[in-house]
Parts: sequence; C-alpha cells; structure tokens
Amino acid sequence: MDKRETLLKKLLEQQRGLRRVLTVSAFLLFPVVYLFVYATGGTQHAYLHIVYVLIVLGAFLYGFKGGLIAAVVAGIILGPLMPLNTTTGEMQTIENWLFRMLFFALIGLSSGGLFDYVYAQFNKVMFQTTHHVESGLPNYNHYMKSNPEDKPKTNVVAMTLQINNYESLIILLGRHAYYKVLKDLFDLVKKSLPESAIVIQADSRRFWIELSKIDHHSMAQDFSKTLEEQTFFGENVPLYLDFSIGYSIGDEAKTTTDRFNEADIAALHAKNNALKYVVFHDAHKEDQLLLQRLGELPLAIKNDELFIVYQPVLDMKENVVQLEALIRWMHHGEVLSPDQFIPLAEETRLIDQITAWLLDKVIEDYRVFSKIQPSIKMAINISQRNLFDPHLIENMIDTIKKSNIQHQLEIEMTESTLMLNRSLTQSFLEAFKYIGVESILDDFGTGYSSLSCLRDLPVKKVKIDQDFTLSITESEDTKQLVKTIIDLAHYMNLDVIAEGVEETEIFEQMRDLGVDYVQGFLFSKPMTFEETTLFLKKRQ
Ligand code: G
Ligand code: G
Ligand code: MN
Repeated sequence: MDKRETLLKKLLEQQRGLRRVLTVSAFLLFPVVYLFVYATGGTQHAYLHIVYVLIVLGAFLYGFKGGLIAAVVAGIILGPLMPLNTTTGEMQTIENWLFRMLFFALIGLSSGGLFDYVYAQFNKVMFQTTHHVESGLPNYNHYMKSNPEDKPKTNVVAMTLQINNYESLIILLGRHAYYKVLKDLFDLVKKSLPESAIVIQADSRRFWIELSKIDHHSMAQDFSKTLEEQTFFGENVPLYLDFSIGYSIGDEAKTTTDRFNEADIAALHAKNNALKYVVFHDAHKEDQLLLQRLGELPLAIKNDELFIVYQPVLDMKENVVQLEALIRWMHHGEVLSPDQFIPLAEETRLIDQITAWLLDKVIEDYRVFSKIQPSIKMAINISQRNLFDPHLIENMIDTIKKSNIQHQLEIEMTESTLMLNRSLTQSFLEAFKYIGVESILDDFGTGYSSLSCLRDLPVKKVKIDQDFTLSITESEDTKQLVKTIIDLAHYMNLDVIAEGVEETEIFEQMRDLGVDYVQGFLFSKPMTFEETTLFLKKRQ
C-alpha cells in the first residue's frame, strides 16, 4: 500500500471524530457570532457576513441539509433576534431579515449540494478501487484495506475457486449477464461458508477466499458438493459452471497474498487433472517451472540452444536408409528431451517457429550427409498444432521445393494427435504428398482409431511403437499383435518401421514377421551432427 493510500485511510478514520468536533464547535460558534455581531453594533454593519463561515461549515459537514439548517439558524439569530442598531435598539423589518435568510439558504443549499456531489464522486471512486467494475463485488484492494500489512499468518487457509469454462460462459451470455451469475455464485459462496470467511473476486473467473483454519477436508467435500448441486441461471438459461478449487494450507507463516498464489496454482492443478479440489504442495511449483521454461524458449531459438540429434533407420539388410531428426535443448548445461519442452511449445505458436527452424537446419545438415551417402533420406517430426497454421505449411512447402529435397524428406506424425482435426490433417498431408513428401504414422498402435487413420490418411509408412517392439520377445500376445499390424499395413501397401530395436533377438523376430525397416539402440542411439557424419562415413 503506498503512502498516499495510508494517509487517506487515516484521514477517513479520523473523519468521524473530526466531524463530531466540528459539529459541536459550530453549535458553540453560533452564540459567539451572535455576540460578536451584537457587540459590533448589530446588522447595520458588515460584520454579520462572518456567519457565512458557519453556513459553509454546516454544508461541509452535512451536505445540503447541513447547509440549509445552518442558514435558517443564522437567519434567525441575525434576523428577528438581532437589532439593526444595538445602541438605538431599532429592530430590522421583516422583509429585511426574511430576504437575508433566503439569501443564506441559497448559499447553504448551493454549497451543500456542491459538497454532496464531491462526496458522492469521492465515494464512487473509493468504491471502484475496492470493487470489481462490472460485478460490483469486493476485490483485492478491498481485502488489502482491512489487512494493509499482510503479515505472515499461520492460522488461515486460502482457497481459490475458479470457473474453468469462463470463456464459453462469456460468449454464451455476454459480459453483463455473466457478472450477474458471478454475483449469484458469490452469494452462494458467502452463504455456505462460515461468516468469518473473507470472499473477494480476484479476477473475472476466480474468487479468493480466506478462512480460519478448520477441518478443511470435510469443509472441502461439503463446499464442492454445494456448488455442484446448485443450478445457476443466466438470462433464465440453465448453465453448467465447471469449477476447480485449490487450497493453500500449512503450518508455516505465510502472507495471505502468497497463500492466494499457492491456491491458484493448486486450482490450476485441479483443473488440469480433472479433480474437484487440490491442496497446494511444493511439487506443484513445477508448473511454474514449466511456465518459466516456456518463457525461455524463444530465446533458446535465437541463442542456438536447440540442436538436433539424428537416429538412423535401417533396412533389413542393415543398410542405413534414413535419419530421423530428434530435437534437443541445451538448457543451463543440461540436455532436455522433447518431452520436456515440445508439449509446452505445442500449446502456443512457438511450435511453429521450432518446426520452421528445424526444417532449415535439417536441410542444411542434409547437404553434408548427402555428400557422404547420396541415397540418404531424412525424417522430421511435426506436431498436430503445426497443421493449424496454413502459413507455416505454405512456407515449409516453399522451402522444401526450393531446396529440392521433397523426395528425400519424410514427415512423421504422431497418431494420437492426428485425431484433433482429422480433415485438416488429411488435407495438409495431401499437400505434402502432392509435392513428393511422404508421411509416416509415428508411434502406431498406442493412440486410438488407428485403423481409420490407416484408411483415410495419405501415409506411406507406419512406425510400430517401441512399447510393442520392446516386449515382442516376452509376450506371445504382443508378437501376434505386431504380426497383425504388419500384415494389415502390407495389405494396405504401407511399409512398416519397428522402433526401439534394442537386441539382436528383437531384430530377428521383426525380420521374421516381415518388418521393412528398423530403428533402435542396437544400431545406434540418436547422434549429434558430427557423430552422424562419422557414422555415415564408416558405413560406406
Ligand atoms: O528423442 P526422444 O525419444 O526424446 O523423443 C521423444 C518424442 O519427441 C518422440 O516421440 C518425437 O516424436 C518427439 N520429437 C522429437 N523431435 C521432435 C521435433 O522436432 N518436433 C516435434 N514436434 N516432436 C519431436
Ligand atoms: O516417437 P518417436 O519415434 O519420434 O521417438 C523416437 C524416440 O525413441 C527417440 O527419441 C529415441 O531416443 C527413442 N529410441 C530410439 N530407439 C530406441 C531404442 O532402441 N530403445 C529405446 N528405449 N528408445 C529408443
Ligand atoms: Mn518420430
């Protein structure tokens, strides 16, 4: 809280006391003014004008009502009760003092009205800083007003109540009706929690709640049940509100603001894991770590921290036929694997930058590899998310055509992600195929609807997931499954790659089952550019 705010708060606190003192003083000052005007000779002289101070004071203290009352009192004590001339004792005429009283009243009313207006504006501003503009519900400033120091405490529980489907509710209802629903929710929350609970609106989709330490387990159960059982209406339409709740509970002293942040993280965790509520745990900070990593990713691209390793794919005569490009990130001296950052990037448009970078780099490296082995093919992995950006696809197709690599490049798509938008995927794969770039269905067998993928998508190869490959020597069922996949693929004129071939025995079984290509640690781990160059040279 800044200094000005503290000062204002003190002033407001003192305002009441000040008001009382000034009111009493005003009452005492009327007789003083009376005596003063009397002593200076009555209303014939200008000294009576000192009474305006009291009229304006009345207006200042009680608005137009105060101004009016002060004006009438002043009008009376300086009217029928006050001689025109105290030495002669001559009284004022009725018209004289009535007119003056009217004039006083005008001053009292107008200055009082002005003060009322200023106060109303002031209160409005004060309200707006402590309440949400659209819902009128108390906000964080409201909380901070009653808890300005935010000292670490041990005896409280913080809770975040989050509406996960807020965007769709806004689209459905419009802002106005949405905030009415939010108000209903607020009332319900207030009603179902102990009276001492502080509830504030943290943002458009979140309430923050501070509770004294209680049996949060039974409370959490009851509370989420109450929310679930309530039907909310927006514009008379029944609504489904999808809630997640996060708690921050702990014996260490923490400021409530820190607790609210922890409760937010817990609520996010609840949402991502489809849980009703989650109690914050230090491990949840990993979410924060991931977000931090996402922030670093654009710089990683610029600073050349991303690099590619290549893993060879061999035919059954053990000739190297292809190199699969696998991305890595040199992050603070530690090599991160794609699982540690690609899923993050896939949630944003960064994945497009990464794929564009990857393609350029692979083409550059291909120039070197193809000098050693002209027949070598390359494979890159692309994300479903990439297909959502027609510009990226256009640019990729452009780049591929310009570098004339279309017949040496294949793209691998993971089956599980293909399902997100089948028709889009199909048309883009068609576009790639049209220029000569074939596609591989990656991790085949682990996703869903595999068979319709095989039927509908223009792919040339399927890659059997390493889960199957690795267990083929151990389980007869897996072996039969792999055999069926291979037969099915061959029936559809597709080639089969087995990924994860770690042992000679696996290789031999795969060969017996009719696999066309193999990839795995038995032949080579993923290698850096330099290692790959040496590997290819040795193989010639
Ligand atoms: O190399 P590793 O086993 O860590 O790879 C794990 C997964 O990451 C693989 O299944 C692969 O499909 C994916 N992957 C590797 N490189 C890339 C890439 O450049 N782009 C995308 N989208 N995925 C990649
Ligand atoms: O899913 P995708 O094919 O894109 O990923 C290939 C990944 O599988 C590579 O990151 C590589 O590290 C890993 N991989 C390749 N060969 C083997 C293997 O023989 N055994 C195991 N466990 N992993 C492998
Ligand atoms: Mn792959």
